[in-house]
Amino acid sequence: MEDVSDEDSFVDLYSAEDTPPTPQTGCKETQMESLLEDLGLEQHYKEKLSLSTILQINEKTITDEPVKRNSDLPWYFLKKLMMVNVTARNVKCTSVCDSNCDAASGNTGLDLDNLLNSPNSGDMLNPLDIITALFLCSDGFVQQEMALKMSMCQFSVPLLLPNCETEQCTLMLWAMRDIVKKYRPQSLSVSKGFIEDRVVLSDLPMISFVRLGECSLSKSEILNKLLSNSQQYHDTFVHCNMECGDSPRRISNGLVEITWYLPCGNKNMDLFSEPVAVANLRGDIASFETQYSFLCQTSTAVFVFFDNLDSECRLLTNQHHKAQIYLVGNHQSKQFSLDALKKVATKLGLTNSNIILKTKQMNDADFVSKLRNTVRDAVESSKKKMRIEQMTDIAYELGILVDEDSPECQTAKKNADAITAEIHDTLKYKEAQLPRQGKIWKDLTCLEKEEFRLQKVGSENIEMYKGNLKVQKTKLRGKQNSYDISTAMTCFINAVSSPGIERCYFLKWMRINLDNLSREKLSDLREQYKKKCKSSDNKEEIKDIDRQLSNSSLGTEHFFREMGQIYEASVSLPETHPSRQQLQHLPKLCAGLLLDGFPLELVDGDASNIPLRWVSDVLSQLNVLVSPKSKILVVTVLGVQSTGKSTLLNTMFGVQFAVSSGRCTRGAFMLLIRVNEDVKKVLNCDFMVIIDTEGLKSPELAQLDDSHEHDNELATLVVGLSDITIINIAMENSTEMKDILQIVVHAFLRMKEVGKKPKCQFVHQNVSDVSAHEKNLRDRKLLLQQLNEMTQAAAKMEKKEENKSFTDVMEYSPDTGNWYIPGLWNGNPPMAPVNAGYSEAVYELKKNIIQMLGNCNSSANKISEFTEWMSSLWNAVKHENFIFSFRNSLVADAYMRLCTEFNKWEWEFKKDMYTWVTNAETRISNFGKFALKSEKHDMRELLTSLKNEACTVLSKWETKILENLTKYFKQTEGHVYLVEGYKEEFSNSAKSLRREIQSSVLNQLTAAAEIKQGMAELDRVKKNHTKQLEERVCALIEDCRKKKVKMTDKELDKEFDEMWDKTLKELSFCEQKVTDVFTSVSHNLRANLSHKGSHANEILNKKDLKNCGQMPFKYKPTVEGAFNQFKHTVKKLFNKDQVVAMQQMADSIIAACEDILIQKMERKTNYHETYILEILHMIDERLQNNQNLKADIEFEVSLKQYICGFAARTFQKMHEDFIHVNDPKTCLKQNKEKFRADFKDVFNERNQCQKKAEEFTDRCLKPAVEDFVNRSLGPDIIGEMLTCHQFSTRIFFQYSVLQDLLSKDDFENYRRYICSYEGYVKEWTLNQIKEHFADPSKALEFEYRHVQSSINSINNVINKAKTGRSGNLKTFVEDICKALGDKLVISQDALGAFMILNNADKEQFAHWLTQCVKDMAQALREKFKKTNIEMKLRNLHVSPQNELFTRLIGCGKQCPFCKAPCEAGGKAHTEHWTSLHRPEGFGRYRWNATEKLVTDICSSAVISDTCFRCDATKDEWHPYKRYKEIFPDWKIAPDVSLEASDYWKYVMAKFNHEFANAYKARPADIPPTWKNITLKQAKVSLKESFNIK
Ligand SMILES: Nc1nc2c(ncn2[C@@H]2O[C@H](COP(=O)(O)OP(=O)(O)OP(=O)(O)O)[C@@H](O)[C@H]2O)c(=O)[nH]1
Ligand SMILES: [Mg+2]
Ligand SMILES: [Zn+2]
Ligand SMILES: [Zn+2]
Repeated sequence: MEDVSDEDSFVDLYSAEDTPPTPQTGCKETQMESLLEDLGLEQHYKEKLSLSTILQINEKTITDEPVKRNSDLPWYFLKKLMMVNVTARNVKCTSVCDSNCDAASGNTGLDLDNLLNSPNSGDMLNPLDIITALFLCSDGFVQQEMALKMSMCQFSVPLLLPNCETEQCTLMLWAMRDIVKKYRPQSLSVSKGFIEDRVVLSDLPMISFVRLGECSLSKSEILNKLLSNSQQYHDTFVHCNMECGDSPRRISNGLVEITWYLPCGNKNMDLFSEPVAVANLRGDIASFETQYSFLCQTSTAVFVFFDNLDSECRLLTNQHHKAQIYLVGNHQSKQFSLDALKKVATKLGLTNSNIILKTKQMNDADFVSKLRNTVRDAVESSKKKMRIEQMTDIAYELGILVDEDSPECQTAKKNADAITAEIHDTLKYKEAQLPRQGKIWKDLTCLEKEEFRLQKVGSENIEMYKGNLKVQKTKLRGKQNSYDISTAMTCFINAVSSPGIERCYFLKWMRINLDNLSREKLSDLREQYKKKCKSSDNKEEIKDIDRQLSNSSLGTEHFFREMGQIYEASVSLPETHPSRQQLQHLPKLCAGLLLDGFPLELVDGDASNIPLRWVSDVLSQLNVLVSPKSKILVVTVLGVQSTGKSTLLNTMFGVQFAVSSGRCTRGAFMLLIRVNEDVKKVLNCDFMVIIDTEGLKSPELAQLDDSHEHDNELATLVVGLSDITIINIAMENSTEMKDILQIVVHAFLRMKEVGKKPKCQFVHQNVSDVSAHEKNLRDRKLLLQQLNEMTQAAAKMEKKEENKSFTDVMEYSPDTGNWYIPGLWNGNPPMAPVNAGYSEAVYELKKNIIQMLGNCNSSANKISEFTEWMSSLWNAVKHENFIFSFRNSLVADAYMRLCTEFNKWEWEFKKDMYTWVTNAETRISNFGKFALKSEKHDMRELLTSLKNEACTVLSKWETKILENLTKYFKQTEGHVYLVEGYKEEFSNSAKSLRREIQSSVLNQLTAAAEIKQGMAELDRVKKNHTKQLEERVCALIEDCRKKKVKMTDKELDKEFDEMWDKTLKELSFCEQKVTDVFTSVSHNLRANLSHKGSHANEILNKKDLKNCGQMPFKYKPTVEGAFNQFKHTVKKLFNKDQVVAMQQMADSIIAACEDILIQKMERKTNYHETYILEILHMIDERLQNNQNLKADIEFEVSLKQYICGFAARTFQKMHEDFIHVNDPKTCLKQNKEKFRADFKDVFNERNQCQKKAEEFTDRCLKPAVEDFVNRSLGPDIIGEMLTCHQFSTRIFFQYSVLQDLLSKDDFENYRRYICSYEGYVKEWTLNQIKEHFADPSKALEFEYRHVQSSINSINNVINKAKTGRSGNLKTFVEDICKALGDKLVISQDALGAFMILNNADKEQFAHWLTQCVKDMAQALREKFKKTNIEMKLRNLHVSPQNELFTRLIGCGKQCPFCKAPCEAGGKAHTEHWTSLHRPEGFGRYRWNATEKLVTDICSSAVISDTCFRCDATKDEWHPYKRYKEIFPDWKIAPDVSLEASDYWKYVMAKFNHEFANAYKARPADIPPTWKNITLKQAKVSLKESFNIK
């Protein structure tokens, strides 16, 4: 053997096909090291590259940066190879010099020297080196993947991989395991059959090509020509005329590559009629004797290329090979020696036919053709065939390693073999070893769907029926649990639990073994299926084949499916059950696999169901394994079956979804791809989820197995889960396209309705023309037109007709939403490589998709959110009516957040308006008292200007809220897009809120102004009287002083009394006129009822208002039985309880009116017309909300009469009180003692300063400050309460009330909640306030703050006044009052009395005043400290409990069936809904025949086939399902989780008898399952219903 380690031997390696040897820089070890270093792979020589590393999405995935460094080369190659791009090997650095040096040197002229010297490929790396290096640095799975993709590109793949460092080579058996080829040998060309086989297992003849010494023929190029047919040349092997093919090879010498020639069964096209393996050794056999020996022993023939034969040629003669040797020489070469050839040939005993020479007369084509003939002969003459798997023995003999020999691989193989060896009959095997997924699981699926559809309920009691279904389900789960875990499953679970790499090997082995087992049967069936599908007559046959396909297919997914079922069944066991605990680790196991890149079956295509619990638990474990906030983006593909969907995804992401020629993907699978750090920010996600789906069927096919529904469900699910959906369309099949589009459009429409906006991209496959995009403009228009039509059709079916065109449903532009992808194969399979155009187009699509994902502002989902979507979508899909059944906690969450936010804005608005109105009222009250700064001339003017001002402020707020809303929806976080549909509603709510506040504000202003104006005369009189009195007193003082006698106190008293009586007699006191409030109220009532017709008028005339409202209101229907309106089903009758309900409504309206009255009374103002208008408006609103009760005109009129009666009486009294209190004479009299005191003081010339300061503080300032505090405290308390979560939204409020009820667990409370909802809730609210403010310091804090702010204002004003106008005390006080005029209302009477006879010194007064104010503050604080919260609440101007109540009662509507209150946010919502419906028995419904309370719940009734009738249906029977036709503004969502109404079920079961008693009915028949509901479950269900975490 020649010493190949000799350094000189490198020279020998030179040949024409190769390139000059590498300049010697060191020994071989460094050769490897330096190359790996150049490629940046040195670290991976030890730590092998894994699939998850090379598949992850990073910056390079989406950018097309030219390769600048050698270290980029491997990644560039891998990136292209993973996308099966045939140009992958054309890798080259665009070194700086290459492109730039000419320009840089400014050399643009002619320079031939430079041209000749242009940098050669010295620095370039040979592709073979890169490939070799990558194989050396990769783990078995990457190797397998590379080999597979290389073979798809029709590249040769390594058979023996050299390692120049260890000088050992490895047989790449494992690497090639995955390659499956399909071909048609001559023998099958007639029958059109084909052979599909794993190449390592096929017995094939192998022809090897080697080189001895130097050779001027390019062996590899010749081989390429040999294997290419005349029309199409393809570079199977790298050769020196390829880009960088001439670069010196540094580590790839000794590499043996293999490729296969496979016939297609067409004589004219096939170069060889039978399949042939072709091996090619790189380098000189003299240096790689081991490889050569291996080839000699495994090949049918070995072709030795040479120029110069050494006549000894021990190498050739020494072999004990079985292979035939062929010598191939170049006669034209200078080294060629015929003699030597002769000698060797003789020695080897070769004939002419074994020698091929390229002579002068021959051109390349002739030569190749000759060679090809020789090869053909060699193949035909020898019968020697060998599988690659068998070559291991030879490898061992020669000391060649085998890549499968690692212990992990071997153990895994053993485990896999142990399982698969048992499989003989697939169907039987599945029944015996995987029993849980068969019929039981399908039956369970049916039961689950029936639970949601209630199609067979008939006339049975719905809740009983549902209970039955539940029992049946439990039974089936029990049956699943009764099976032992089979041996196969035990082995499987054990093997899957093995550490890291071993389980990867195991799963791969399983896949390989199972594939091998079923391939034969399946590929045949698939072919038949495909054929039959094309001709649609033999439907039964298709169905049969489909069944057989399903029966005979067995893959790893079946084992995982079984695992899922084992787990799901175990979950139905009690938590402490040992089997359940033993199986708890399964989800984690699967999550680990998912993270390793293995697919997870989402939808079981056979049963058409998702094992929700299993999948959710796997995903939640996944969430635990990755960092908790990991986000994901989802890409899905949908399309007709066998249109290359899986192929597309595999090409795009380098993944391995099952692909083949028949129906192969069943259900839906998801897998994870990591996103590398460098693009995480750009994409805003950590993982990409890819979902591959089963092909959709055309309607004819779908008919056969009722799979239409299945397709619809699947499409809805995956579209709903994805951020981008790829719609795959094979161009040749436009009718099928139309059919699937229908399904897809449905799915998109549904998503729009539930608030999700997936993007979509249409991919048109098999469009080869470059100008496809231009040309297909017309097609795109047509497509859009079709999409529009389908949207309309789908919208009609989903009852969402407002969607008119496809673009209504989703953002779609025909120009950017369409992709044209040429056919997959370049030429005819099996010899065709993947079309470079295909790969490139897919790459463009991929870049675009990733870019779109990066651009979409909507936030990516977390894994937990993905799970939530999955279950909510799937649950809704199980219902007949998707849109109305959809309920999702994320949407609910987003809605809740929006409501909370909106409520905040609403409150800010209201609070600000409260303050504004209070100020305005103060200004009105103070009008005319003192010359205010910008004093208007008369009240009308002031009122107008205030009204204008109000409108400005209101508009400002309206705009602000609308802006807030817009801003809110611009956020990218928090999934706001999910509730974008509500934007309009909320902006309407904002507008209506403004209208509402506006009308109330303007009313208040008008009332205040008119009342004030009414008092103007009175004030003038009072002022005048005071003035006259003052004059008299002054005169009296003058008189007394003139007497010059010291008068005693008594005498002074006497004088004063005389003067007082006399003056009072002289003053004219015109009696204040008392108006008749009844007239005004009566007038307004008439006006209110004027459009209600003459009957209303008649009733009105029957009774005098004065006689109304004295006796408690009792509702008596005039015609008995007229109110049997709410008939339910034949057996259910709504009876006299109508009367009770009407009475309840009346009572609650009356209570609300009384509240208003009390509030008005406490303000102690005069009566104003707006008050009764307000009350009438309120009554109208309430009646409107309770329309379903059908209040007739008689009811309405008598109720209004009643209320107006007692309101008028109250107002009358209020009016009279007011007049009395403000009567001038009374007022004067009240001040008599003060006058007297002042009189004496002035007379005695006593200094009044301190006294006057006290008086001013006590009589003027203190009441004003107290009033200010009371006015301000209300909004404070409301604001504070709104920060409590139970008042943040209606949903929370309902939840809190119900939860509180549950914790009290007391019948009476429930009864009151249900029967007198308003009363109960008001009281509850009040209690919450009291409880919240139980700690007095909370309210005090607010009060102190307002006191302090008043004191500060007063002090400021005093200081300012001190420096103000001249020393007159009167002007001083006036200045003070004026300055405080915007904030404090100072009583006119008190001030007037204070002003007279005032001789205090201004400076001193000011001094004392400051002191007094200080004391006052202290006194007020003490006073507030002493009042408890109840008393405080009574004094407030704005009642917190009322305000909170109105906010929470919202629109005030109640479910037309069960009376649960509406919880929708805003006031102007278009659809009312409630989270939790109740059994109808609570609403007094009973079965007519038995008087038993009804247990049916509206949320179940609306999906059943039962009917109801009532007035609204004109007493006709109407199906519950179509309740929308009767109650269009109600949305009654079905009970999605089936446990949602456990709360009320629990209550009903518990208090059945009590309710029956209270309602005078008989107890309901409680379904047995209800009785098992525990308090805890009730609590949990409550949380779930209201989506509270
Ligand atoms: N001629 C041609 N064949 C293709 C093309 N794309 C895929 N194929 C082949 O079509 C067969 C089916 O491809 P798949 O990717 O399994 O198709 P699928 O749509 O996933 O099929 P199902 O999952 O069963 O619906 C495979 O053998 C592919 O190699 C193409 O563009 N042209
Ligand atoms: Mg598929
Ligand atoms: Zn209801
Ligand atoms: Zn509502």
